[in-house]
Amino acid sequence: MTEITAPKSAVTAEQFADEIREQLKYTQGVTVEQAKPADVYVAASAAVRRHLMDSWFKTQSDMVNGNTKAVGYLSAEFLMGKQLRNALLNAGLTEQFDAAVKELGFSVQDVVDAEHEPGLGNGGLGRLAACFIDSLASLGVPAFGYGIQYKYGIFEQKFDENGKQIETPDYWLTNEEPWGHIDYNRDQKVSFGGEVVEEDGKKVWKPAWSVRAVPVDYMVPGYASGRVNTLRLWTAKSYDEFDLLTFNKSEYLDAVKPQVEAENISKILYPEDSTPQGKALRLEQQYFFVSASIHDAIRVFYPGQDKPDLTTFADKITFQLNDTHPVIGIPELMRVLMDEYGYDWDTAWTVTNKTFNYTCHTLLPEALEVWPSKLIGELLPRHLEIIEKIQDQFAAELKAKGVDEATIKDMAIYTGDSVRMAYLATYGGSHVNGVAELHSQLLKDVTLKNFSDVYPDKFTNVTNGVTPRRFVKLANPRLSDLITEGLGTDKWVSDLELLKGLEPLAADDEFVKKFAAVKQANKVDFSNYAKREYGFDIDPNTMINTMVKRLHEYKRQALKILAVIARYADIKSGRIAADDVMPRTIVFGAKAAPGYYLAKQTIQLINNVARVINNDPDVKGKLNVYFPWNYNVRLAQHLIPAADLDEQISQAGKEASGTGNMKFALNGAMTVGTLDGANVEIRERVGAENFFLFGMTVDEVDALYAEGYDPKKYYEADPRLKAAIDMVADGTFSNGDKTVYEDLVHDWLTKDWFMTLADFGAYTAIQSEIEALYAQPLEWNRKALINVANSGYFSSDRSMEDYLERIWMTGPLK
Ligand code: CRA
Repeated sequence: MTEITAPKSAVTAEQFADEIREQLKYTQGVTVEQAKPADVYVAASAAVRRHLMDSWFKTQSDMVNGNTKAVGYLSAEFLMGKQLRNALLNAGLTEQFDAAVKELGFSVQDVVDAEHEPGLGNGGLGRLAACFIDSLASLGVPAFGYGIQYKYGIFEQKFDENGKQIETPDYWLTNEEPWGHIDYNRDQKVSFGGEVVEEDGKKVWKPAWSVRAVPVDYMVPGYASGRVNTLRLWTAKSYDEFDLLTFNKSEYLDAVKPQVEAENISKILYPEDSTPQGKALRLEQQYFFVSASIHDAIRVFYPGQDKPDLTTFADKITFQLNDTHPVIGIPELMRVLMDEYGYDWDTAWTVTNKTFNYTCHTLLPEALEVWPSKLIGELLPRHLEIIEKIQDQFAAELKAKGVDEATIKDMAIYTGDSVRMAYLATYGGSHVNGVAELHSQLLKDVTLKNFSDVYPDKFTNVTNGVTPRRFVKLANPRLSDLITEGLGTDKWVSDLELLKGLEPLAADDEFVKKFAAVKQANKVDFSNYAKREYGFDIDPNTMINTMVKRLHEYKRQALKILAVIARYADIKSGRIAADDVMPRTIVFGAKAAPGYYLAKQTIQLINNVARVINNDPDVKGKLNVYFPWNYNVRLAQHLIPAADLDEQISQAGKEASGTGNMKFALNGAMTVGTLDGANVEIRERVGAENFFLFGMTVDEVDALYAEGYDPKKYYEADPRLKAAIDMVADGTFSNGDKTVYEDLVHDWLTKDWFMTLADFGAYTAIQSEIEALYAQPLEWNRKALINVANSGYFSSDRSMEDYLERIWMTGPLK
């Protein structure tokens, strides 16, 4: 007997169809006959939302009336993915929806496809935030996600006829968006600029301008918890919509200027990943959502109180700073407590310090935000004063602890010229965590070493995780059914460590064959999807080898593409007979930051390698390269279940954690990877014999930097590497034009900061091991299944439990 615990609503398909009809008629004003799939999508979404409403109310009132501290996850990004399927799952309405839509005469796929995914994040950091709020709701922990409802999310990527990346705006709100509820009655005022004056011995900030922050609320339904939390995304509006006087003088554009300026704040997500852009607008965005959120929390937790006792604030809510983007919240809470509520400095500091915690997501020094003091002074003069005072207090504290002058200077939060947000966060909050064991260790040993020496107890680790609801249950229904069959229960969806129970089944050839059949069926599905969406002809009988992530030098897409070129050259030159080649289809997915030149060159190169190889009859069926454009959560959900082999090949010591690595392992792909980020822990858990490890370690990388790294040496020493780079240089992939990849090649041969060339030998060497195993399908699948069985640890439910226990000190609602 299989135990089924998934939520299931008592509503019948017929009833649900009636609810959809009613929405169509009374809210949207269209008949079923007139309706398009997009109308049905909106109606069905509204109908599911209604089913979640009571749980949402109850969760909010229990949160405010209860004695369980809430979590406020402050994040500039929430990369949610599509909502409908996830909401249906949690409301227990999946089957009813499928049947109702058919009954209404529509195709389920058309209706689901009508949803445009909100791309309110760049990559891992934003998707992590989305996984975390899903897990908090599923664990029944009261929580708010606080962020910005950008009008334009991450750009839509296209490729031009030369294979270059083109960025077009992603206006995701063109059609009706049924999930976000805009609440004009719970707005907040956020002010900027002006000056600080003294009145009656008190500092008073006289801002120059203000914007209206209006919340847009999204339900965050938990799985099988009966809880629905809130994602509150702020949108910026102007207080002076329109200047009639100016308008009457026919200066139409000037008349709407204040409106345009205010709305600019939530206009666009910065298309950056790991590199900050020193733009005033970005700081305005950060302050905008953080200030609104802090005031919102006071409103929520001290309802109707003019003189709330904010000394208890940290018992009501704990704010997690998702990287440095929301760190301006520290001086903001200080200001609110002192200037708006009259607390003294020390009381304000105690509360602030207890309220905030900081997660660092990077090891790249350029990704730790540093703001020019001048800019902060212009936009937020009072905050700059507070930061200066924090610095004085900090320096005195360090001195009292016996830290020497030079180190105190090194550790400065405020240097006079600039403000280092990571340092402010580390000092201003209670805890600091990295996102994987190795990363947290490197934070302590290198990036924040001085801080960890002085405040060792602040530092901890929480390894990232991913939600099994979206990335297994929804994305991979076949594997989900097989897991449930194997375990005899579907409880693993909310308790992923149960996957361990699959391990004995890896010895059962029949089960392994079923597992292999699931993968094969998923590959066929993906091939059909790729045909439909991109026009690609992917052969599902080849190994599907994926590399999907932001395009960054440290992630080393260049290593992969050079190895592909080398393999191509092997076949072309006859070094390997085509018949001896194990057929592979390589699938890339990656967006490059618009201003990141080498990353964009790499995209162009991949596209052109794909063009040449896919059109060469000599390698036909043996080697294929595809680069579906605009990689996003939707594409991830289709691709990940179909992958045989996934690449996690960053230079050791650069990828803080990675979360794609977890999704692929959970879906039964094998990984080829370096000892970096969470790869280390994945390999530990799944077993070294079930992971293709290669490449330099962090220590070896450091030693090579120290000794003086010369990429040219590796180029000269390895004829296959040399041949591959020469092909890029000689125009093989640019119709004979030698100038196209000049800069990329020059960088490889003279700089190669992330040591692609040094790891090339090890990377290509491990390919024969990979292919030998793949030639034995039963053994390959056995290992892939062992990966699944041991990846339960990488559930974001577990990450949340770690945060709750080590940092937040709270738990589920009672
Ligand atoms: N780019 C890291 O690089 C990590 C995610 C989530 C990143 C990834 O290794 O998995 O965060 N860092 O923790 C980041 O955005 C600002 O730093 C990422 O997504």
